[in-house]
Amino acid sequence: MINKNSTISQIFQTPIGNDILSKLFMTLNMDQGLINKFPLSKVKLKHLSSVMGEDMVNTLVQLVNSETEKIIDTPAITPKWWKEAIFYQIYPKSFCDANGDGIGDIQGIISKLDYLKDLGIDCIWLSPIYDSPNDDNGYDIRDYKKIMAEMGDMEDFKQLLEGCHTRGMKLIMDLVVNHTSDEHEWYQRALNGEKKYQDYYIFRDQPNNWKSFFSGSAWKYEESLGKYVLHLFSPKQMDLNWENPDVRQEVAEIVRFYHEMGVDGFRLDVINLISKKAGLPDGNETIGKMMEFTGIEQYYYGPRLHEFLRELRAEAFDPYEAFAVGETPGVGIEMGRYLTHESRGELDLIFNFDHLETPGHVRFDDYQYDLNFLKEMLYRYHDRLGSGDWQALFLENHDNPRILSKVLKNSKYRNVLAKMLQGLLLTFKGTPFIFQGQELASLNLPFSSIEDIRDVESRNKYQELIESGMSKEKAFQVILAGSRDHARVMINWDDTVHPKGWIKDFTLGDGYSVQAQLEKANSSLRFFRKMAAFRKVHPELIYGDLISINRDKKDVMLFERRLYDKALTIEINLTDKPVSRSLKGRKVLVSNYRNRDRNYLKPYEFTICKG
Ligand code: TEU
Ligand code: CA
Repeated sequence: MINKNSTISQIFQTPIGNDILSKLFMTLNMDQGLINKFPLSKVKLKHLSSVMGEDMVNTLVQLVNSETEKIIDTPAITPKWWKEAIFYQIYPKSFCDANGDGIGDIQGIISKLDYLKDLGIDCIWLSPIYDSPNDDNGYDIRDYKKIMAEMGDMEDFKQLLEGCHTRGMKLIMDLVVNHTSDEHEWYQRALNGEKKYQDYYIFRDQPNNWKSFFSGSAWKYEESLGKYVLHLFSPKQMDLNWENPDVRQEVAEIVRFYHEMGVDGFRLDVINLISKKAGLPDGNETIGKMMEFTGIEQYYYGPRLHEFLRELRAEAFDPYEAFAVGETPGVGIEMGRYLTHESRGELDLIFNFDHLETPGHVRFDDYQYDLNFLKEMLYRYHDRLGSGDWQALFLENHDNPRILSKVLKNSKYRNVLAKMLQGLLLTFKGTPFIFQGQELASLNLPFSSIEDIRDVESRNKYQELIESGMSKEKAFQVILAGSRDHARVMINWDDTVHPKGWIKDFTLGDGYSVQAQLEKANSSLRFFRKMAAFRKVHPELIYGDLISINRDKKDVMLFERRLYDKALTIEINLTDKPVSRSLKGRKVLVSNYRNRDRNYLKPYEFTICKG
């Protein structure tokens, strides 16, 4: 156990201490090597009280000491379908609109199941399709057992599920149970004075200093009750009180309802936020400024999180052998092991987001992403995993701008970079999650003003920036850099324009539509299809060991995947400049370049060689 007399380096040696200090140093863009060097290594925690405050030191001690159990690893990797599968995330509102009302729908998805099968997809992750007022595009659920009218009905959904299964694909849904919509029956009954349902939420006489992820205070005053109510997200997304066993039973029942229907599992939205520290203590203002959201240390890895997850898994997942991947913003590598190691009986995988922004940057910063950082983060994560762990590999989702636009200085490398990143996700060790449009080399879009922006997070942030005195032009530039709407425009199946869509139409006719790419031999789409097929016949890319080579050589990633006598070597140029090739004269099996230089890797070249 650590205490206030423990030194920084002693804390860094603990699993949770390593996560917290790594995250802190990354946020401050400081070299983590300093932690184990004098004088920092000898600094005692109590000496930091003057800097971080007594409360933060106590929180740090409590968080680090919260994990005393040592994870005992398993002798070998346990084969699982979700370790072999390629996942594809569908954002239903923008995927395919079958009835021409400008909003994506379930029949539209059904019409594209053959496309997904041909792509090599094994499992679809469906972002929320439940009844919702769409304050946060379905992440504010009004009725968990009703399908959003704009998307269809339960019969459509069952047809979709059947369509996946008959094609040998699985389907997981999105479970949003950290909060419900304020229009949910439970919340409405709470407002009508029903005590039972008031205990489903987190009402207090006075707010604390917690900030919402979507700007402003995390508390809304409900006149009718004379109380404040917690909402970590929008004021229409009311946090559920997971301390209440009735709430936990309601959630388990919802999960069983869909598992009974044959759904193969769930992605669990911000599931690490469900356990808030007792008494809801104020957040440390210093940490709040650093981590952007005051109060986050009081709930991002809460005291009963493991207990709640074990209970939900036992009651609603294990009886169906269903799959669970948790979305866990802020959770580090070691915390992720405590949440997913197969000895723990909690989640199967988590999404760790630490690789999505380079040190010192947040999503709304307009900067060029250095892929050397991605290399470092992938290897660091991989090195910390045992045979009872597994890693989710992703670069995009519906909450982030397009990765190509973060990396590219010059769009002439759009196609080769898209293929390189696909190749990396499909050859590194772990389960690849592809977001809709990523197979198409999608870029960010040229939204022209805040009127084009639909995302509640972006609109609230814009308002907050203006109120802080920033000019409208500068505030819009900030929003343009990080808006989640870049990932939420309609997929271009062909060059048909969508004039009355829910979001601005960007049918660019630039040869990057699905139809155009199906016809073009060297398209990003056709490369993805080839790579996915290649992965399926090379088990060394799934269960094989990953051995990094010349790891310290900058701008290049070189690793081997080996399973018994099968071996492949992958060589990647992480930059738009030629770099010397290590693997010369080896038989090339796959590459994103048809013509290669014998001595140099071309910009963003990705090559798989035999052995
Ligand atoms: O996202 C939570 C989350 O991590 C991001 O929203 C991020 O915290 C936010 O953009 C601030 O940086 C999940 C869903 O993926 C997201 O679409 C929802 O808006 C959110 O939860 C609330 O349900
Ligand atoms: Ca529609």
